[in-house]
Amino acid sequence: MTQTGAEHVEGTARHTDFDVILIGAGLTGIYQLIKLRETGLRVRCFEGGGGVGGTWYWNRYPGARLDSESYTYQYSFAEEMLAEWDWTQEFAGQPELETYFNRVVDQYDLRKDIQLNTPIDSMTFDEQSNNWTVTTRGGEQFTSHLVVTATGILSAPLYPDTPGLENYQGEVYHTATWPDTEVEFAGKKVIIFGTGATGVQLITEVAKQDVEKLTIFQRTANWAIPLRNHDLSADEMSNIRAGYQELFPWLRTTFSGFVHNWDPTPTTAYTPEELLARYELAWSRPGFAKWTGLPLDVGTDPEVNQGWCDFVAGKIRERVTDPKVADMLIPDHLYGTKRVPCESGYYESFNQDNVELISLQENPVLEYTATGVRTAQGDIDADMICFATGFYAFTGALDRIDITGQGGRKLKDEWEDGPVTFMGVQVDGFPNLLINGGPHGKGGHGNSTRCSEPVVEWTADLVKYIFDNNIARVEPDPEAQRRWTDHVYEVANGTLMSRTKSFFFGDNVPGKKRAYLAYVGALPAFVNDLQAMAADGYPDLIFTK
Ligand code: NA7
Repeated sequence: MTQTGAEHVEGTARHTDFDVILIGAGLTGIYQLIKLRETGLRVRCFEGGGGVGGTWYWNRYPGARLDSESYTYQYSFAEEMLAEWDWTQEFAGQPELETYFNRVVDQYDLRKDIQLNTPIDSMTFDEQSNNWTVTTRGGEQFTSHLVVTATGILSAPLYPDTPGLENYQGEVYHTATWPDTEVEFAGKKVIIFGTGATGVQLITEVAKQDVEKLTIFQRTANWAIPLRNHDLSADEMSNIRAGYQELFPWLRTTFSGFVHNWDPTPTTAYTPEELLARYELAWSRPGFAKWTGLPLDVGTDPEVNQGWCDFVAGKIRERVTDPKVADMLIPDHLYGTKRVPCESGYYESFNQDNVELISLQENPVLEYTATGVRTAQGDIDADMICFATGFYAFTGALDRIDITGQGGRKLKDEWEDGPVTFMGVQVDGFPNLLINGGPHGKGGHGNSTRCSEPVVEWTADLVKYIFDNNIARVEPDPEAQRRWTDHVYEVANGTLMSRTKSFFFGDNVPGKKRAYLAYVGALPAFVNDLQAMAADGYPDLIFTK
């Protein structure tokens, strides 16, 4: 079905199906739709999934849970929701988050503008009309003057490239496409690949499920820290709610939008005994108090970082009974140079007789067989293989769409050697395309909602400006784009992160050229720069009337 002939906005003389097409109904897309609708424009949101919530729709694997405090992750704009919604736990699980996002969608009556089960396969910019034609997987085509993408930074699942999976006869799951039905683990032989933030959560839950055998293939050990979750009582929740007036302004000032901000007091200010006490205090606290709440020089000075690594390694050794297994679980990269997973009993899983940890460095998997995997040291049978192997991060969701810009340029080709953007929101050669939640934006190094809300608001203001001023094309100044991309690398190269292989550099994808995919600068400065640009009339964007 092709929908045509919808009324166009007076004054624009553009006969498109919609003024704006929005792709994605995750946490960014939902708010983006609300803000776009406030402009009075004709907006349609296309969502590939069968429900809203993005990450919290797809990642429904056992143990899926926030590592940010629930109340810091919710929308700050949704006043009625803030007044009535009670979080049941300090760190909410997937079902609660999915319910939350559905509730927001209902509260704002968004469903009528969201078309579910509609992945977008391609989009092409027409240089004559300055409009986009968007084609869905089902073959429907729609035109719009602008496209806004909210496709998520971790939404294109990555599988190992080991051959033979088609031969395997057992159950296969990826955490990012986990089924909506109950998966039965009890009595089964289960293999899990991946020990990132997701694998750590999944392994902990599967180990509790009375499995016959759980085999974990680890490519790289990670520094996992105790989450320290707890149920929120009615009193706690009412105290939390009473603090919202101060909480959200405070979160706007922190480096990454987390409630835990880097401690400016350097470790050199402490005696060794005091420093140990400082580390123990951090360790006793929830979530990222043990990451972005640490003394700042843990994040910047390799020797200080190593001291913290030794402290955490000691904690792992205390919990894992077999010293050889403990050694395998202790990473050799500096702390925080990969995403730090939070855990709730992960290390104790490895003390169970039915749980085996295998290092892929020592014993690589050569192929899948009909009954399991063939490793360098022999075959292992399994009833089920679970992949917690991550994503084509930052660029993957946009790469899945065949995006053709000016002069037939393909976005995927432009980014072949690494993404090039202006502040993560626009790309030269792709006019009238606004990106929220792609590479080189602030998402990925912070509390996702806090990172996305200001960009949503900025994008909606820009969209309004474009229509109010009858602008035919908006595109970034190529010089501003070059300056931004240089800045992204400059900041990243100055961090310890650049020393470690991680998905932030695309290292998790075999054969992918190493390039920095996120933006590791401070959230408040990033937001200030965006807002200042808007206040100045967008000097870094080129408008064509
Ligand atoms: P991650 O953090 O990318 O973790 C994926 C894990 O899978 C990680 O341990 C990888 O090892 C491992 N991996 C990747 N490819 C393979 C292959 N081919 N074989 C074996 N193991 C592999 O993704 P997550 O889903 O855990 O977390 C993503 C985000 O979700 C996270 O930032 C949170 O915000 C929530 P590696 O370390 O690359 O060697």
